Amino acid sequence: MSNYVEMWKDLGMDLDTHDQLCQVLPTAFGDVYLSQENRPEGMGFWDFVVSEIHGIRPSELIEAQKKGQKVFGTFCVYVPDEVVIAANGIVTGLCGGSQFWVPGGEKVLPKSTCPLIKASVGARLDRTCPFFRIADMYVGETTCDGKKKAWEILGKDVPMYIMDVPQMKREKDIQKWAEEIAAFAKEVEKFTGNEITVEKLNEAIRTINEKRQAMARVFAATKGSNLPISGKDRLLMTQIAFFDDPSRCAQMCNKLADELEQRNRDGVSVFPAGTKRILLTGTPLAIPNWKLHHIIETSGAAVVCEEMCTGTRYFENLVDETQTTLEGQFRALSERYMKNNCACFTPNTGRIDDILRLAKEYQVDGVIDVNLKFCCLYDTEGYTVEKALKEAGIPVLGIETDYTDTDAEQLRTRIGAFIELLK
Ligand code: BJ8
Repeated sequence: MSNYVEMWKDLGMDLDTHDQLCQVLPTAFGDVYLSQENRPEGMGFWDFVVSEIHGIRPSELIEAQKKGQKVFGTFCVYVPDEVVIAANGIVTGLCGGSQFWVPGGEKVLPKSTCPLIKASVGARLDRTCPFFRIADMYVGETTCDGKKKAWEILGKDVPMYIMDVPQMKREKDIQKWAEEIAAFAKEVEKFTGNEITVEKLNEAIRTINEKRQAMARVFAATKGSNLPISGKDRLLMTQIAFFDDPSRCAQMCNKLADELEQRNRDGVSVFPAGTKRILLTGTPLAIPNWKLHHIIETSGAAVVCEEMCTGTRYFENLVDETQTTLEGQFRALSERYMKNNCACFTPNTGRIDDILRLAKEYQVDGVIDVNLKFCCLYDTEGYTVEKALKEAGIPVLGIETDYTDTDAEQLRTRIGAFIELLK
């Protein structure tokens, strides 16, 4: 990584501890990513971003702040980026995906909290991630109990706004979410000092729709029998999409999609013909959580799709661009975001429908249902997911894991046996 020490000092970071993270990340990335053969050239952009992960985008955000822009840190795909962008704000994802931050979270949270929450809290309180230092305001949501309590702790350290996500999907819930988005817009206007107009919100809706469409093109490239990109690479693209400028993200994803579509025409695959195709479903895989993809793809199978928030839930469904009033736009945003199928909803049958649809669209041989340890929501929903898949005749393996490597060998054995079974 280039020299960003002065910037990290100015951000009040704990440089000694942060150094330890900077030392392990390149090795982990080299082992998981650079060991792959015949990667698409377009991945060069994302490799570069990772090589400068705590430098290049943070310095862009700081420059933008100097020009008066505000940065909003988010933790969930229900928070509408469009509203922030319409007020000339910037959104950055803040979900922690590394075991490195977990002990910091465990200082204030029960050990039996999911690693994503512990890592997110630890990254802030231990001052070892620039993104957590830069964000002017955090936006939390009332999705799961662990997050709700974590916001109370983080809210003592940083300005925090909480969106109240409904727990059902009735008409009145969709309307409630539209009102919640309108209230968020008011808060964003106050915090940024910029008015959200119909024109600005329409422009932001178009920007994020373009990003969604570009990501969808990359995913669509693995629907056919040829596999021009690994699941690992596609996951990296998705993980970084949460941090990057949305227009640049769309541009780079479209460029990658062009290359992948050409590879499909030329029959260039990164896996041998007949490689077993896996759909992953479950809890999100925040950067740098590459553990499962690495195990699956070094055990003779390919991850062809993720029904996850770090997957299809992030980009499927566009926001209606035809609304001409703010009220109509908030309602359109609500309708799109409420199509996300998080296990915090009851019932959550839309997720089962999505899994079955995606299994067909991506021609999968089997599904792995992943649960982050201590995520009671997805763990419980695993019963329904696995039952539906078995009834549809699709092999399924349920696993639970965390951010440590202690279960890697055990997972490798179980996943290896599952892939053998598919053969
Ligand atoms: S929409 S999945 S991003 S809440 S894994 S923190 S649910 S205990 S991350 Fe999520 Fe939004 Fe839902 Fe997606 Fe809680 Fe479960 Fe942890 Fe989770």
